Amino acid sequence: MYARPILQASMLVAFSTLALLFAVTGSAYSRTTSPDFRRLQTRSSNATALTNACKSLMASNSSSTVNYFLSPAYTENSERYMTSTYQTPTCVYVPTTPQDLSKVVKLIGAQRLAFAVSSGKHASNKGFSTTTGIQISMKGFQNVTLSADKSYVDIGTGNIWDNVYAALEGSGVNIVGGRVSGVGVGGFITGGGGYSWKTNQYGLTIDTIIQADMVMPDGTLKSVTAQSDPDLFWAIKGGGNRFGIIYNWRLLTNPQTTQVYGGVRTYTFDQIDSVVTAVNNFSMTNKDPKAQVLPTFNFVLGEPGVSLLGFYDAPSAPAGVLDMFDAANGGPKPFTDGWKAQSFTDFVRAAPANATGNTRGAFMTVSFQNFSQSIIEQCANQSKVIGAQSFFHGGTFISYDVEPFLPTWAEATNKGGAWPHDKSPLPLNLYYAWQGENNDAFWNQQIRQSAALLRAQAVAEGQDLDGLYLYPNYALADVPAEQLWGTENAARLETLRQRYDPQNVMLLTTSFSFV
Ligand SMILES: Cc1cc2nc3c(=O)[nH]c(=O)nc-3n(C[C@H](O)[C@H](O)[C@H](O)COP(=O)(O)OP(=O)(O)OC[C@H]3O[C@@H](n4cnc5c(N)ncnc54)[C@H](O)[C@@H]3O)c2cc1C
Ligand SMILES: *[C@@H]1O[C@H](CO)[C@@H](O)[C@H](O)[C@H]1NC(C)=O
Ligand SMILES: *[C@@H]1O[C@H](CO)[C@@H](O)[C@H](O)[C@H]1NC(C)=O
Ligand SMILES: *[C@@H]1O[C@H](CO)[C@@H](O)[C@H](O)[C@H]1NC(C)=O
Ligand SMILES: *[C@@H]1O[C@H](CO)[C@@H](O)[C@H](O)[C@H]1NC(C)=O
Ligand SMILES: *[C@@H]1O[C@H](CO)[C@@H](O)[C@H](O)[C@H]1NC(C)=O
Ligand SMILES: *[C@@H]1O[C@H](CO)[C@@H](O)[C@H](O)[C@H]1NC(C)=O
Ligand SMILES: CC(=O)N[C@H]1CO[C@H](CO)[C@@H](O)[C@@H]1O
Repeated sequence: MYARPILQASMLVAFSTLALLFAVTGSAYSRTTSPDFRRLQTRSSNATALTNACKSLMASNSSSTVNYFLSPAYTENSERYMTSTYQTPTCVYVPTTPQDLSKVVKLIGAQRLAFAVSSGKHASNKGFSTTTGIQISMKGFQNVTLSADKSYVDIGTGNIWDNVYAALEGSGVNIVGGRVSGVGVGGFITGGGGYSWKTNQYGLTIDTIIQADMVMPDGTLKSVTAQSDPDLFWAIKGGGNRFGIIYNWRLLTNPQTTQVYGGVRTYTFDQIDSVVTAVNNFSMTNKDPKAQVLPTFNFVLGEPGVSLLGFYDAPSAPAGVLDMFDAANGGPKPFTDGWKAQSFTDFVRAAPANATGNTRGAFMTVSFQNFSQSIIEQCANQSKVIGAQSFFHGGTFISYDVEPFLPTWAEATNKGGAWPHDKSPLPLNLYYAWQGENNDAFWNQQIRQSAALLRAQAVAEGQDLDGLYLYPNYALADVPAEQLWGTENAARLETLRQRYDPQNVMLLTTSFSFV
């Protein structure tokens, strides 16, 4: 739809503004070697040991499988949304029972083998769900089982959210899950908490968890609840993949109408200012928790534009709520308009999320108090100015996802957990995509600088960002723990990690460091 791959004169003008942007340093996020990466060097990447371990996982009496290079299951489970995270595993193990999952965890621990766990494979950091060692794919855990009274659902962590919505379609209930197609249940919850179309009403996904069934780092099976293991329950709510491997999440349901209202609208560059104004209007005036928009200011195929996901949690939005986006009412004029009443599953699958994957990429983030007009403008500006460099650095998609939840969404919904969200952080997701490994350093540097610039601007405008932590699922790998969880929670996470994993088995895979 943005089919005009021509470098425009207006973009060249943007280059001159670039020097100004570089003047803003504020590289609060830079740290070249984090402690976890040093500790990780003790894991074995001995090819013979890994190959032998893979062979030993084969069991004739089990439906769990060991898959090697070029087999379809190996290929499918090695592919990644962001190809820059790709690594070549020695084998891909797909356990189908908790016992087999336990078996592989014990083996890895005993032999100190490099490994990774994957669910939906959407992690943005290399090594978080990829390895040259043993790749454990959770694809064998795809249950979606609604309780008889419909109050909760058991969800296997090998599912993508699409499957969960499809399974619940027509049941009259739904859960707080991912917003677009393809995202995995496993990492979405484990890696931060889960921003959803339902967040204004029910919080993050971690606010709806009532139980986790998991394999502990020593291989024992455990069902964890707030009553059974309060510390562990707290830690797995947004504390990352350091406490074991979860194979089932039990989530509380919420009522769901048969159809919801929303979809995707796209806008060409001439409408950007008008979209900014409408988004700001929504961000400052919306009081209805059922309404949500997710504008993405992007630069693709040589041109800036916007794609706007809109949502109302009923078949139609009441008058007034989304009027600022109504072209007939003076709002921005869409190039394509897919807003309509449709099933929740169709709505989620309508977002063109897959179209921007399958290339190298990076995420970075800022957590705001509010999306003010000037911050939204700056996001649009940054997508243009930085996007204008795409031509020279293999850039394919330079984007800024503005997420204007209600500014106090967490007040009634926050149920605690390792990722602090009591102050209602409103995340911005910077997503850059490009081609060519030789361009990695360039774009990683740009995304860091752009996040720092936006953060500095918000602080300069008087936003109080203390206590608003960065959403781990959107953060670069070397963001320090105190910026992800706060000093106090990071220290508690490290203490609990040592208690629940004294042999450091989960340090044989890569993730953020708590120290
Ligand atoms: C297109 C796109 C859309 C997104 N939309 C949203 C959104 O709407 N809201 C939001 O909050 N985030 C969103 N995200 C961010 C998303 O939450 C993260 O990318 C998340 O890590 C994806 O989980 P996954 O299972 O697909 O990833 P994976 O790469 O499979 O795993 C990610 C991490 O989780 C760990 N992990 C996975 N499964 C388990 C398990 N069973 N037990 C323990 N650890 C496990 C892995 O070790 C890894 O560290 C989006 C990302 C993309 C690329
Ligand atoms: C690699 O592992 C094999 C099998 O466990 C072992 O015999 C060999 O000594 C190891 N090599 C190194 C360099 O550690
Ligand atoms: C499968 O084999 C393993 C190892 O021999 C054994 O421990 C397990 O009980 C067997 N499982 C079944 C279902 O027979
Ligand atoms: C999946 O569901 C089936 C049927 O309800 C059940 O027997 C099985 O234990 C479940 N598996 C897991 C891993 O929860
Ligand atoms: C997006 O890709 C995933 C595989 O990663 C697939 O399961 C899903 O169906 C795709 N979504 C759409 C809308 O095509
Ligand atoms: C927000 O949009 C509504 C609906 O279009 C409009 O009536 C109102 O004046 C706008 N408010 C601001 C502050 O622009
Ligand atoms: C965005 O860019 C335009 C044009 O260069 C400029 O007028 C405006 O001040 C910029 N806005 C912000 C928030 O920097
Ligand atoms: C205009 C507006 O929405 N302001 C909000 C900005 O964020 C703070 C902190 O969450 C709120 O108190 C304001 O109401």
